[in-house]
Amino acid sequence: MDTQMQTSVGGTGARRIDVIVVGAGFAGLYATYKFREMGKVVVGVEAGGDVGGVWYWNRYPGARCDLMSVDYSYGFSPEIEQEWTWSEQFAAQPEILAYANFVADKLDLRRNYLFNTRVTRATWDDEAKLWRATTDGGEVLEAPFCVMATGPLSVPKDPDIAGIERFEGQLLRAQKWPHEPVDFKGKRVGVIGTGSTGVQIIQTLGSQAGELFVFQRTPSFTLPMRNHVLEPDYVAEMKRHYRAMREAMRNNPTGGTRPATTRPFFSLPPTQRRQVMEQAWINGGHTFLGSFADLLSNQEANDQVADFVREKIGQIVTDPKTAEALKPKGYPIFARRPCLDTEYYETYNRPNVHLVDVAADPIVEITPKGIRTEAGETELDILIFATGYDALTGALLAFDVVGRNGRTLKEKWASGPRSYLGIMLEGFPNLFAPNGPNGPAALANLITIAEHDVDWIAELIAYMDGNGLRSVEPSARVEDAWMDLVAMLAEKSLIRKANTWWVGANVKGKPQGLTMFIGGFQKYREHCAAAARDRAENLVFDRARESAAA
Ligand code: N01
Repeated sequence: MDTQMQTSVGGTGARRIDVIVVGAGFAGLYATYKFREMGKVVVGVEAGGDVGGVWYWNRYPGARCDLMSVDYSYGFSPEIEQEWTWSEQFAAQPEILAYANFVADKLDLRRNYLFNTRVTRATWDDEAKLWRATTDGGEVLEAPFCVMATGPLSVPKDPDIAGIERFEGQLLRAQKWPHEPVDFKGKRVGVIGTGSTGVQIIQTLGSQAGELFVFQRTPSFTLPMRNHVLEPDYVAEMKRHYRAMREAMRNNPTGGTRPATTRPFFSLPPTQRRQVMEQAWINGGHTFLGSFADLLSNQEANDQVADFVREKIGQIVTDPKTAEALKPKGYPIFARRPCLDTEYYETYNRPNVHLVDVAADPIVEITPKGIRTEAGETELDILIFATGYDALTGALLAFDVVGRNGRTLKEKWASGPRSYLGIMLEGFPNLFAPNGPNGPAALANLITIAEHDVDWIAELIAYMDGNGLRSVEPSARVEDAWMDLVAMLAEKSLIRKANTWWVGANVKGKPQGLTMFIGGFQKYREHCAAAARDRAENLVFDRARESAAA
């Protein structure tokens, strides 16, 4: 155990430290490192058995990040950049988890963490100006600052289908995949869910399972990933240019290196538009989004790109009925998170892969032997849920967070999440949420945002330390103004037109609406910089009692 941690036991049985960090994903690891470097005593609390966050849990077949490896990695340490070598353009889960472990080893971060431990309650003590966090291990941590690095996608959601507990075969959840290998050979395997997770599982298991049944309710638009091995020359060049790439990422709406464009779709004549789309299809990745600037604001432009992709699906999938069922309809392309695939549509040309269109033939129940739809029962040996998450707010609302005057976060967020910059909450002093639900969250590179948010928080804490300030929270006025801006931008976006986790539609009873800042990472950074400049106006500080009394 960390010596810093041992020396900080208080008289109440609580351990008195400086910063509680909840989560050992990429945001939590960086926060722990950053605050420790500032000389703070930090304790991290992580439910998993080790570091990695979502990449620790998501070990399902085919799990891979659809952001480029160079983008989806830390930029704060040139040493780590030089010592770590990515093997593929889009890294698979084992490599990303190995990277998280490499960083944790290199920076000796595990000594700060309590693993296999959950925070069950966190309460603000306004007298003592402390957060008091209780863990399921019975430990109480007290710290002036609490950083909720709980991740936007960390609370798995089972489908709302009757009979789950009756299934007698092997039930697997993508987001809590077993650490032991699963044998699919000769098995009848069912998958529910065709979002990013389901697509990766399906394209991988098509060649492994005896028979694969895909229970699809809403087809996703998926684009070719065109993944490839990174050649040594390319890696060497990348390593020489990391600084310039990080700078480009900071100035990019997605927080990645893919160049953005200001070109509207209809600024090109039809033949050129077609050429650009063909090229985007050939290049793969999220090239489409970087090809035209207005795909999420101009319905007509969006329709044309959607038609183009539907046409491609029709060309790839040989059975016309299956092809038709796989074509997404009724919502704009990119309004549901676009997936990147490797021969996903081709998988449906295999004789052992069967698409069950449960929009047309709804699931009635899960039975002991498999799944019963209105048309009949499909017997299964293995059933996989790739049914997503109670995203953005789920992890923060999974335990009691109690702010000033006993107000809980559940009360504050009863009508949906509210915060200032996605990072701070009125009524919850000294509580910070990097990658919070009102920042760019899942609409940009989560590692870039995490680093930015943690740096922003660290700068604020350093300012407080330097000025004898003990607590900080946004004023109600600036929080309202931020939420008005978020709502105003959301109003213009086609994202609202799809029922997805982005708008809370996948969880029954959850407040609906697009609460993420859709102005892009670069603009977000500018807002945060302005907020820091005008701290005195935007934030409410409580002067240390000693200095107030002096
Ligand atoms: O979850 P999802 P996910 N009957 O919510 C279906 C990130 N990620 O885990 O839309 C039948 O997108 C549901 O159908 P519908 C990424 O940000 C990234 O796939 O509700 N189906 C939907 O098809 C992503 O967006 C990577 O009609 C039911 C699916 O389950 C986010 O994680 C990889 C159902 C859920 O899709 C979440 O993706 C993986 C029911 N009762 C994840 N209930 C990469 O980087 C739910 N569904 C590549």
